[in-house]
Amino acid sequence: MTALQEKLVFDKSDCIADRVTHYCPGCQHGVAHRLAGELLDEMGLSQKTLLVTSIGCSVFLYNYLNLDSVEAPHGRAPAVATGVKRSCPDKFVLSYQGDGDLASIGMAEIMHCANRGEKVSIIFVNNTVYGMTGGQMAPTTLEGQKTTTSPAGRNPLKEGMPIKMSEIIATLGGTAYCARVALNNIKNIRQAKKALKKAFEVQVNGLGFGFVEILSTCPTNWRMTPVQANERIENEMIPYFPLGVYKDITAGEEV
Ligand SMILES: Cc1ncc(C[n+]2csc(CCOP(=O)(O)OP(=O)(O)O)c2C)c(N)n1
Ligand code: SF4
Repeated sequence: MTALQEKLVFDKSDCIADRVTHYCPGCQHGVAHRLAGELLDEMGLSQKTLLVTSIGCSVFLYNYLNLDSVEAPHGRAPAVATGVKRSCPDKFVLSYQGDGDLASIGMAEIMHCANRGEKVSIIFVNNTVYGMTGGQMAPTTLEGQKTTTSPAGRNPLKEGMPIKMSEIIATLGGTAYCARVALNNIKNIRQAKKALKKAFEVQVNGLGFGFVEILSTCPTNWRMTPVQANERIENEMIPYFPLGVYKDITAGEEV
């Protein structure tokens, strides 16, 4: 009798550390990490990547991706990424930020980094809430959404409307690529990987600033099950934050 032969059909890519993450069940930070790690390996970029991590639930990203990393203070990741890229122009520079980090404290940094056309790639995880610090209202919190600092729901008359970062970033002169994606189903996850690849390519090709906004779950602070959280992305987030490519200076060309 012949021995049973096992065929390996899936393995993690080298870039992803063999480590259990600290994320809550159903949190999609881990999915976003995996897409980024897989792409860096597939594109042959891992060995030349410098990762800039920010403050928030993803702060330990440097423990989950086997990459050289630098930690930036809250909101300052685009400024740190700028410094890293300018001093090491041959490196691939990737920054990863949440919505509280990027669209609140770091609003100035992201706007000027994009406007200057810094040749860096930014992953922006939008889960409509400050995750790590207990679910406070973020700039992206949806109208009527209850958070610990908006217990009656976000009121546009008091707090304004949720900020649409991709739409804003796309208007800035230095932006080469800008897209919004989601991780709520397989089709959208595949789309997310394609968008990340494009954003990485514009950096590799020296074309300018690349930005991908990822609509992502925070079941813990949304007080939802992982399944309900996925449904919320479909039913509440995507209608306000439409998916798509907001700017692509390579459109029509093969990169
Ligand atoms: C300069 C500074 N301000 C505030 C904080 C506190 N802080 C840490 S994480 C965080 C919220 C991060 O939320 P977000 O960027 O949305 O990321 P998430 O945790 O949702 O992934 C805040 C306010 C800090 N550490 N440093
Ligand atoms: S608090 Fe939210 S963003 Fe943070 S790990 Fe948990 S689910 Fe993820």
